[in-house]
Parts: sequence; C-alpha cells; structure tokens
Amino acid sequence: MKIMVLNGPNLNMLGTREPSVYGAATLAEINDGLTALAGSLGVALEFFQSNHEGALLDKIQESCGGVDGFIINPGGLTHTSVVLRDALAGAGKPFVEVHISNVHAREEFRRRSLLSEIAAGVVFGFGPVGYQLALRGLTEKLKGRAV
Ligand code: DHK
Repeated sequence: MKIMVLNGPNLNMLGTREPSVYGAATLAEINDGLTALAGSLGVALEFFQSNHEGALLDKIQESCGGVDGFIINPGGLTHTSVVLRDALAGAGKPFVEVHISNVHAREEFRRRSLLSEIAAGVVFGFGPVGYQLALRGLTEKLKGRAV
C-alpha cells in the first residue's frame, strides 16, 4: 500500500512559522514521524511539498495511478482552490485533509474548505500529530476496516 503525503503553500516554513498556531515541529520532523509510523503499519509513503498550486496538481495527476490514497494539507489553497479539488476528484483515490490548527477557531474564511465534501476524512486542531491520525485513518479505510 502506498500513500502520497502532500503539503501546500507555506508548510515548508513549519518550525519557524507562527509557532503558537502551527507548533515547533519542522516539516522534515513531521515526515520522519510519519515514516516511522508507516513502517509499523506496512505502508510506503512519498512526500511532496510545493508553494505552487500547479505543481501540486501535476504531482496529483502524475502519481494517482501509482498510489492508493493521499494525505494533504493544502494550506491556504483549502479555502480557495477549485482546481485542487478537481485534481483530487479526478485522481479517484481517497484522501484525508489535514490542518494543524483548529481552522474553525480562527478567522471566518478558514472555516470554508472546498475539499472536505469529497474527502474520505478531515483532521484538524491536533497540531502536527494530525498527520499521524490521518495516516492511521486512511490506512484503516484502505484496508476496509473503516466505513
Ligand atoms: C495551514 C495553512 O497554511 C492555512 O492557510 C490554513 C492550515 C490552515 C493548517 O492549520 O495546517 O488556513
């Protein structure tokens, strides 16, 4: 089983970016933790981060034939990107949407996601551990052990 972990704009700055909102862990540390968990779950991961919407679309289109699902923190594209939603819908593979912060406890515009409606699940508000929760949840779904 293979899962692609995607991070969108500004998530390369984790560790120094607004630590009171996003925590102190860097993206590399988060990905290392995911790799360790994936090993124990018997799942292979691939990682990709970009600040560019089109690069994320290209990665989804290129990889969808070779992966079983996606974990994605789309950053601010969550709230704006029709094309990202269309790419994920077109990929035809389940995905989990992750937000480090509790997007419902912040500005009004962060409460709207264009992706949640078509996501297999959404995790938000648990800090960096949300990525691990997403991996556990998506793995259960892919193994047919979750509704
Ligand atoms: C990350 C971002 O970059 C924001 O634009 C989103 C999300 C929230 C997060 O909590 O991980 O609004």
